[in-house]
Amino acid sequence: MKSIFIADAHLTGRDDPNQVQLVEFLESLAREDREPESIFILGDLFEFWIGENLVGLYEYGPVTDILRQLNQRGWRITYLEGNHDFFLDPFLARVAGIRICPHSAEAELDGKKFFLAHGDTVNRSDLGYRVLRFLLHNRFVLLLANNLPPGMVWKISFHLAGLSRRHQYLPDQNPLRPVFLNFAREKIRDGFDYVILAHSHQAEILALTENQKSGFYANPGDWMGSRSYLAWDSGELKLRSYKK
Ligand SMILES: [Mn+2]
Repeated sequence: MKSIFIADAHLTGRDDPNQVQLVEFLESLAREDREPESIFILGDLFEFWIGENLVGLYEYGPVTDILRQLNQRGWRITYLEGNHDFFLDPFLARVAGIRICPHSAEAELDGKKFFLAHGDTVNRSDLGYRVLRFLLHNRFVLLLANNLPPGMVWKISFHLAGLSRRHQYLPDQNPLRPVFLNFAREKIRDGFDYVILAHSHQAEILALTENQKSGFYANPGDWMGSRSYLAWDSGELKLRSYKK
């Protein structure tokens, strides 16, 4: 069983070179004469997408088209919502032929148990963020997003998304990392073999041992900067980077 894990492309639209490269990468998967696999998208593939946005459908058309083609060829695509893209079910699910998981997902690959999430809700002590998330993830916002003119929603949201742009940290100074590692240890204690989170934009695979049980914390990093992703093949997880 082969699988690909990818996240944080933060695509801004049709002309974004990140989208062009992502489509090339996905097309290369479709072209290769390989058996259908799974793709797990761990959120923030889009700089903004909430609900049923027709501008988004146009701007992100190239990537939703290739996802739908892969799905039609038997690939299974699972989307874990991020903090820039949510309320994606049922619109994006239908358009791109993908399964949407608003919070987290569990998967079993070659007998190994995987826990997957974008990671933005892992830091329980960040009260400010939890309040912001509560304010954004409600039905009233969805109602506005689906009923205001799509161009207006698009402009306002890009402004807001720009405000929440992530800081760039040196690899050993990212404040999310210790929080993610603690969370991964908890999940390994609960019986998971692999805990895959994104959101920090910091790619890595790290072996952890917890109560004599070993497992891995892994993060695909960001497509936006490094074109990195994780690949599961023959029972092994590897960090890769797409080069044309
Ligand atoms: Mn994020």
